[in-house]
Amino acid sequence: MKVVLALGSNLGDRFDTLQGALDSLFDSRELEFVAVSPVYETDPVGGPDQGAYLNVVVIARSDLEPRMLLDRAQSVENAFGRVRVERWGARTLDVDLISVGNVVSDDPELTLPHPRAHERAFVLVPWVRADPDAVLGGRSVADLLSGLDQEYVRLRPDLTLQSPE
Ligand code: A4P
Ligand code: MG
Repeated sequence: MKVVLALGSNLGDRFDTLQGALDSLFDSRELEFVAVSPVYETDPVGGPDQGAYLNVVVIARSDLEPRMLLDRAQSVENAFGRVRVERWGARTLDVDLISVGNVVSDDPELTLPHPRAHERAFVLVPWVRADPDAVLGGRSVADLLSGLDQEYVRLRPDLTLQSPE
C-alpha cells in the first residue's frame, strides 16, 4: 500500500531532526522509500504562539497494518521529538499518517485519511511536490489546494533532505 506521512518540526535543529526522522523511518525493511518532498518553511497554524515549522511529506510503500505504521511513526517521534526547553518538554517532531492506501477509519487513535490534511496547505503543498497525482478523499490534492491560502508555505531551496539509504 502507498503510505503518506507528514513530518513537521519547529524547535531545535529542525532540519537535522527531519533528516534523522527520515533515516530512522526507513531503517527497517518494513517501509520502502518512494519519495520525499522539498523542505518548506511554514508559519504555525493553530495552537499557542510558536515558531515557524519546517514541513515535508514522505511517500512510502508498506504492507504493515495501519496500527503498526502509527507505532513506527510514534517511536520515531519519541526518538527525535523532545528536547528539554525550560519547564516543558516541547515537541521538536510531529509525524502524522496522512493516508494508508484507501483505508478509511474514524478511530480517534488513528483516523484515516488524516482528518485535517485536506485543509492544511503545509501538508498539501509538499505532498503534491512529492506526488503530483496525489488524491485525498476522492479529490486531487492539486484541486484541494486551489481553494487554500498557500502564501504561508515557503519553499526552502537551500535545504534538501537526503533520501534514506
Ligand atoms: N491520531 C489519530 N489519527 C492520526 C493520524 N492519522 N496520524 C492520534 C497520527 N496520529 C493520529 O497526536 C495526537 C493523537 O492523534 C495521537 O495519539 C494519535 O493516536 P499527537 O501527534 O500526539 O498530538 P499533536 O500532533 O500535538 O496534536 P494534533 O491535534 O494531532 O496536532 P496536529 O494536527 O498534528 O497539528 N503548523 C504548521 N505550519 N506546520 C505543522 O506541522 N503541526 C501542528 C500539529 C499544528 N500546526 C502546524 C503544524
Ligand atoms: Mg500529530
